[in-house]
Amino acid sequence: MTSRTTACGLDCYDACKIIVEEDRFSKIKGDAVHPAGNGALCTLLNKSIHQETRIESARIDGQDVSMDEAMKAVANAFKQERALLWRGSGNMGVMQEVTNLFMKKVSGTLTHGSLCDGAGDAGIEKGRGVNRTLPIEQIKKADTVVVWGRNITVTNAHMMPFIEGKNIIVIDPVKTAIAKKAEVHLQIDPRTDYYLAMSLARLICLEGSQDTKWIKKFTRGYEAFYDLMQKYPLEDTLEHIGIGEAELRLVLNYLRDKKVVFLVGTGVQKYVTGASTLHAIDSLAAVLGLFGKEGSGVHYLGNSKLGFQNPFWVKSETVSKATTPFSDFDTVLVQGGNPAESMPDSTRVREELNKVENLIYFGLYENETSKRAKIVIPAKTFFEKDDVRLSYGHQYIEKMNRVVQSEIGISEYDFTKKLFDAFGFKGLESEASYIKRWLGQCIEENGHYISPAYEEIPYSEGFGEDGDDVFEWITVYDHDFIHDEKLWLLSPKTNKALNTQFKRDNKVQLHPSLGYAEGEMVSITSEYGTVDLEVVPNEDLHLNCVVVTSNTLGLNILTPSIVSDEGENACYQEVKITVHPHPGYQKGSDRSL
Ligand SMILES: Nc1nc2c(c(=O)[nH]1)N[C@H]1C(S)=C(S)[C@@H](COP(=O)(O)OP(=O)(O)OC[C@H]3O[C@@H](n4cnc5c(=O)[nH]c(N)nc54)[C@H](O)[C@@H]3O)O[C@H]1N2
Ligand SMILES: Nc1nc2c(c(=O)[nH]1)N[C@H]1C(S)=C(S)[C@@H](COP(=O)(O)OP(=O)(O)OC[C@H]3O[C@@H](n4cnc5c(=O)[nH]c(N)nc54)[C@H](O)[C@@H]3O)O[C@H]1N2
Ligand code: SF4
Ligand SMILES: [Mo]
Repeated sequence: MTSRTTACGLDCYDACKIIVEEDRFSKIKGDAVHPAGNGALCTLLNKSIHQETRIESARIDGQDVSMDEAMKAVANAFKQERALLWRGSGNMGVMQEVTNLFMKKVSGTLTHGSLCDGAGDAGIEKGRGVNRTLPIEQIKKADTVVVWGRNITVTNAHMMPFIEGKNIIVIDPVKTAIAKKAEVHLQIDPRTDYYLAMSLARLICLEGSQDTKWIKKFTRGYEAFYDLMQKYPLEDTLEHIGIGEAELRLVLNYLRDKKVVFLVGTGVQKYVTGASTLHAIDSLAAVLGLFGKEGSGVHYLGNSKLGFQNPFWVKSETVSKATTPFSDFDTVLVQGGNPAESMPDSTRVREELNKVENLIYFGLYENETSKRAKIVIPAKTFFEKDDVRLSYGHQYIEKMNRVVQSEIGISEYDFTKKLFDAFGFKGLESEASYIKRWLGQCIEENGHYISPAYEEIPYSEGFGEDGDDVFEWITVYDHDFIHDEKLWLLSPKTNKALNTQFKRDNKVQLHPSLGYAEGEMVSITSEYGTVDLEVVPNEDLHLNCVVVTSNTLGLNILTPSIVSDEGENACYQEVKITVHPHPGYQKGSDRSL
């Protein structure tokens, strides 16, 4: 019996190590002794990924062709003047970026900014200079864990053993599974996290529980931060946030003189204000002196490439990923992504994609993007190629090995090599040498590869790239509360899908008080469009929001083409909606009874 290892390539905090026995998918399992895993994989890996129908043949204009023919057409398309590579996060292996090297040779355009964590990341960098991952071992040493806009039982299940037995505080407009187990659940209004962080910081300073010694030594601009806090009188602010002072004071008991970890997710920063929110949460942590100490800190999606010299980094023209003007280009290569559904404002995106002369889709599954493509190139799954898996949730790095042989598809490296050959370009090294260059930069310890940026306790010396700088407080905020009759549209993840991969859905979760029945069809309308969805009543929601999970067909017809104040991030939740009975739905008349 052979037993080989690889790592999960799906876009997820956990980056699980996988053991494959007998080269059969039915025999894959997690590695029970891996520091970040517990032997179990999630249902996406146990089931979904094996059931999904993949694209088996290359296509040109809807006709199946050989891979060679299709790659010739790709090479021809890149002879056009204006070419763009739009890469999604369908596979988190570092080899995805090898295609940058070809784009550089043809003076093509890449993207900057993010659909995901970019606003929060920018807010963290403003305070700390660099976004280092808090090691999971430190989380294990905390007394209190504040789960803040992260749905950990769904998106980060391998975190659960690390927070067992701790005081759990949850801050979320939805009573999530972890909120039901928490000591305190602050069910706040969406998009008020900034104010909550500032109010908590203010209370701590009012009662004199701030870490003055640490603040003096490691921070700059405290007076201006103090002035900003004073702008938010407690009573008014709490009314907007939608919680009472007693609840807030209860939370203080779990923060004061404790080792505290904030587990912050993407939920708090899918707004134009997202960077300020993370900066304010970091500032709250700084008031408590939580940086650079054992069992404390803020854990967000870390910068997984920090500390690496990236052999695929190229200097090139870029356009914003969240608002890409596709129709400015003659040739667009979409790799590992599904922008026609995952980007905000699908109507605009689809119209633009329809105008691209040579739209190339390089991926695994059919979707709204593949449907529009002139050339379709089937990819290899992460089981079928060699790669290196970094993680934004922990410091461990895994070599991904080819554990399945398949005739289908082409790897990103071979795709790039074919294009280098077709154009007669020089300078592409072997695949093995790139993988060695990535792994060669890692720390090797107890049989594990660890990120070169790893520090047992980050920021213990100080902040910035080299630890010789200080923490910068948040001192400016130019936004206000948004209150009206409309409902916030929240779009968290689900355990049945990985963004738009695997199970798709057509449901909207509504609070029962809105009066719609289970299974009823409703029209959800925003400033940007309307989508018809089936109702699932959910009394765990805050009264002023609805939930449509991010695997839902048509969801992004409702979302805006705007980017965050900082970090050029998509703002999926900077949108309010109204709900109407679907005109054609008969049973809906029941609700007036
Ligand atoms: N099974 C599964 N796992 C995944 C993914 C997947 O699609 N499926 N996707 C992966 C990816 S790409 C990412 S980026 C991560 C993201 O993983 P998370 O960081 O967990 O992000 P979300 O699933 O969007 O959940 C965010 C939580 O924030 C809450 N929330 C929404 N708005 C607000 C707000 O204004 N304030 C506060 N305090 N909370 C709010 C939501 O109710 C939800 O509980 O998950 C990864 N893991
Ligand atoms: N409304 C709303 N929209 C959102 C979000 C939200 O919270 N709300 N979340 C956003 C977030 S956090 C993210 S990260 C983005 C994700 O958005 P995208 O990056 O577009 O990811 P997916 O939609 O999952 O599409 C991934 C595609 O990659 C392809 N693929 C998988 N593996 C490979 C491979 O090895 N090679 C190649 N070439 N292709 C492969 C598959 O065919 C799949 O269709 O979505 C964003 N969209
Ligand atoms: S999707 Fe996440 S939890 Fe599931 S196996 Fe992959 S890395 Fe682990
Ligand atoms: Mo993401």
